[in-house]
Amino acid sequence: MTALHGPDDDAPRGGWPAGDDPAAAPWWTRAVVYQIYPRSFRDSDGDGVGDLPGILRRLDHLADLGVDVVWLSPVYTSPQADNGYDISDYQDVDPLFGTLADVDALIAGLHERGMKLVMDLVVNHTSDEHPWFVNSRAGRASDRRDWYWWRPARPGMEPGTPGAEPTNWRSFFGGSAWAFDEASGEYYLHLFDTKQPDLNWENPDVRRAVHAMMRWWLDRGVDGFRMDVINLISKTIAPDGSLPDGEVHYGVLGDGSPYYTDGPRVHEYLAEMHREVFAPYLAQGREILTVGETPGVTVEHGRRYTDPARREVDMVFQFEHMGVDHGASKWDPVPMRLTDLKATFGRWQAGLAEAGWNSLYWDNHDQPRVVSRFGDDSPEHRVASAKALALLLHLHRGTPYVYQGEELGMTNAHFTRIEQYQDVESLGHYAEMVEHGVATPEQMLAALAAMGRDNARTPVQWDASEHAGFTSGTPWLEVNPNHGEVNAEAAWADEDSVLHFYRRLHALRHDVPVVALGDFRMLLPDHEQVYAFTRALDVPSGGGGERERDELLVLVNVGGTPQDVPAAVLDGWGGASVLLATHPGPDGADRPGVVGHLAPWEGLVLRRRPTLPPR
Ligand code: ISL
Repeated sequence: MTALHGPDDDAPRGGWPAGDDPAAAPWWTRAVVYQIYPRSFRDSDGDGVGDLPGILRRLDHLADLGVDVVWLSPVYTSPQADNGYDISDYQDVDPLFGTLADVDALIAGLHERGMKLVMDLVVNHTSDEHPWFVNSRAGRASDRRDWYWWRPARPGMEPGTPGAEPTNWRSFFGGSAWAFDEASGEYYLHLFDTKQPDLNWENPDVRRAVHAMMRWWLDRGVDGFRMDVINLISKTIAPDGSLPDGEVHYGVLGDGSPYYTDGPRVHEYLAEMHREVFAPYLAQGREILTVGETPGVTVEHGRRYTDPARREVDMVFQFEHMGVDHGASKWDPVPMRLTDLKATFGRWQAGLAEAGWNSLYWDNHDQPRVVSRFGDDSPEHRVASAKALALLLHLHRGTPYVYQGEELGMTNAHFTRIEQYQDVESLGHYAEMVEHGVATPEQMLAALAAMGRDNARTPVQWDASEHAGFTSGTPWLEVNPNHGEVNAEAAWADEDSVLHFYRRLHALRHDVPVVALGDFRMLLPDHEQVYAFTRALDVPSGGGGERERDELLVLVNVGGTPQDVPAAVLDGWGGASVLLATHPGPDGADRPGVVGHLAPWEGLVLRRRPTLPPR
């Protein structure tokens, strides 16, 4: 027997809108954000790497799609050890991508079309080639020594010898999180690559320098920031100044994440940033978006980061749903169980219902493509499963993020050789796992094919020509061979494409307040294949104080076999209309009678509006 409702039935409801008028909710509750990973978006000069002029030539693709905000992954000056997430000058553009004048042109081009630009803010760490770090490593007495995390070797150990690192923390990209500096005999912390030393946020001078840089960009006209790993900036320090060891799960290195995730001062730092940077601009009426990337964040901290009363950030990217197919680690993928996905989404929807706000995403530049991951990228089901997953996500309560190519139903790369990979994380883990005998090369290749970040980074497929219209040169990462079929030109020409379906989803969010703001209620928490929920919002109707309850029922078949919808779910929805569907009804039918049965990967949204009595 399948339960109709989940345990979150009694969860508090409310939050935005604060009053009765949906129009009073912040603009970003109605917005769709589109992420551009510039290296892979479009190349204008034939060097095989995407660039800013390439983006400028594709702005109409974004406008036609109904995008409100573009989040641009880093274009700053960088040695490119982590494709720009290692920044050596925050206030200039890498020649690989263009010039500051190109950013100005991008801001102008987006603003002309009614869109905004959000920049990536990478301030947990800099590049080791940033002048701040060059100065810091110059010696123990240098002015900026304390701008980074320098520590002596473990007591009693010879500096620079195996195991003498100050803590046993493993870096995100494999290997120790500490690098030894021979000249000074000390180590610096790098949670990511050795070329990405962590900034010391305990130092107020560091915070002031970051704030000044952010104001400089806001003065230039950008509309906000996506804040890279912002919940890792505060580390737990013992009274003697040392950092604690983490638990060892495999090999000799440990998991330091409890000592830097949502650390002791992080909320203080974000509130300070809001006060020092954003508040004056907001007071002048500037529309700004702030979103924190927060791996490992809990619902409790997610609510604290995004509760408007606390003035930290507007929303965060949580990672729980990205873990539903992880086994012992991300490199040990297991099939996703739909009930796990419902449990995690349900918990976040309930947890941020009253205060705070969710961001919603499947894809970004760090994740495999959702149609290959949770959908089915075979020719038979690629289009339908991409639409079904899009509908499922975009009808939750929160601000949706679309990653370049997701709107085309782009798939994983399906690489088979290690030489095809470029990503520092993939190459680092391959080396570490194979070296320690944790996995064979064949196992690691299978893991990379399923989970590697390069799956998201293959060039955007604009047309069916050689290199998919991405570049006239040699692409820095192989183009997916399926671009003959999967490409933007073909998709715009086909009303039934994944692309047009995303366009309709975006229009729905703009036009129908219950899509953006309605309360969320999960149904059928135990069903293994049908994902079902309702949304509801009281909206003003007419000028006489009357209100109407606008309600949606969302049904999605997350699988390749037909499904019957349990009758109890449809109770009361007899007179409803179909607002949006992945499949045309029989005879173009628009009747809920047809929804008792879902075709493979079919999804639909029903709407009913029983009028409420005036208050
Ligand atoms: O990619 C991941 C999934 O395994 C994460 O470990 C990822 O590194 C983490 O989410 C942080 O990501 C961000 O910061 C990194 C950068 O490499 C990523 O591209 C960025 O999104 C360091 O700046």
